[in-house]
Amino acid sequence: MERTLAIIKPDAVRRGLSGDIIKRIEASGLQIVGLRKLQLSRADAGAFYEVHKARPFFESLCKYMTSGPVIIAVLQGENAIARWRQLMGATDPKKADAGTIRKDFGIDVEQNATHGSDAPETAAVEIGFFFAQREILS
Ligand code: DAT
Ligand code: MG
Repeated sequence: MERTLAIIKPDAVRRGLSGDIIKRIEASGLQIVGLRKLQLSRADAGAFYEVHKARPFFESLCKYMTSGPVIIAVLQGENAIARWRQLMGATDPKKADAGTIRKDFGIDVEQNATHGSDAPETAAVEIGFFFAQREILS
């Protein structure tokens, strides 16, 4: 069993796509073991994307990620990290496979509808960033 952090980003929440995205998660067999809706502060966004601090798109990314509410979920299942990334598709919706969330719902490489952790270590840090242990189903 593995856990990953999923975020339905502001562009997708704003366009009323949360239900469609959650439907795809449930249909895939991944379990939602934690769920919350909030609006990130600038400090939240900066800390969450710390690894991208030196990239030219960092400021724009932080501004976008704080532009409206997000829905944050902890997903659990066998190979949850890879399965969720596969459901999402490539970072750039233009390059994402047909039938993926980013292909179907992403606007551009920044407003790409969803986030997913990329490795067990980052998943653990990202889950801990948003959820206390008692907020996750065991
Ligand atoms: P992913 O979200 O697929 O893990 P990432 O970790 O490389 O991709 O980047 C994190 C986010 O930063 C990504 O979802 C959107 C934004 N981003 C990445 N590359 C970008 C670029 N070239 N221009 C603008 N935003 C970018
Ligand atoms: Mg990433």
